[in-house]
Amino acid sequence: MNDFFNEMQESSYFMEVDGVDEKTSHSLRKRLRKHLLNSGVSIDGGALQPDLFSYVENVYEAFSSSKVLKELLKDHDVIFCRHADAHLNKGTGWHKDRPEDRFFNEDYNIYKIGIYLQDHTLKKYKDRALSILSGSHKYKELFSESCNVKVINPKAQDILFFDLRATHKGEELSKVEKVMNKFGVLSWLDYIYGRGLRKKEEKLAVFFSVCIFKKGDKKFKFLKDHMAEVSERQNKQNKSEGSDSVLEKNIKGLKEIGFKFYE
Ligand SMILES: O=C(O)CCC(=O)C(=O)O
Ligand SMILES: [Fe+2]
Repeated sequence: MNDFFNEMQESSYFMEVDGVDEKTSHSLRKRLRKHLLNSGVSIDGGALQPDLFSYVENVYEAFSSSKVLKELLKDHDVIFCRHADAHLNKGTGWHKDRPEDRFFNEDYNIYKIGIYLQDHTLKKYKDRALSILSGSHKYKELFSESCNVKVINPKAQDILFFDLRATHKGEELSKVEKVMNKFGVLSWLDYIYGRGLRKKEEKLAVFFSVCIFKKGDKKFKFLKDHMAEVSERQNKQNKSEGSDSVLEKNIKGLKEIGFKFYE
């Protein structure tokens, strides 16, 4: 797994080509599209389902044929951080998922695993997936001169792993859309046309967070805070109460493929 960790350290991300089988990716896209058009929350010009595993079954199947995960699971603990979400045509500008100063040290080890469920090498989807500042997980500042922008155009079968501290963006809203978003016009368009459907070519993506450590290494320094914060955020987004909304039935599959869980 040296390649994985070396590349992660060098570039802030790692892409596994063809990590998802075609049939699973295709059927997940269909199921998620249906779900997101009807449920979840309207946000930033699109639709979002926070706490995804509580709402859509068997999402983990998309990750069950990943060779990189299988290899990692051999000698690492891969701990599900109880965060998963899916989105459709949601705009995102440059940000770090975890910008807090205290995370910028070698014990962080929390990564996001994502798949974009369409072929971003096609013209209509080109440059609409993820842009990342290579190496930016080493710097607290959002922008650093030593980091270059890398535009990633995955296929629907590719799995993207990135460090949560890296500076990244999805498809940024235009200036006009940002103003419309601020004044609630985008949500209103969602209401008229359907969620996220102001864009003809639908961009769907699914993400979840994991903490990865060498087996036996108990330096899960930030894991608990991280899990508490993400479930609070997911619950807020769900507008539901309580802090433990992740349903065991939908994460059971992750356990079966070797993921670990910590309370
Ligand atoms: O695809 C996108 O819109 C960006 C996703 C993102 O920022 C994230 O999942 O942390
Ligand atoms: Fe992000």
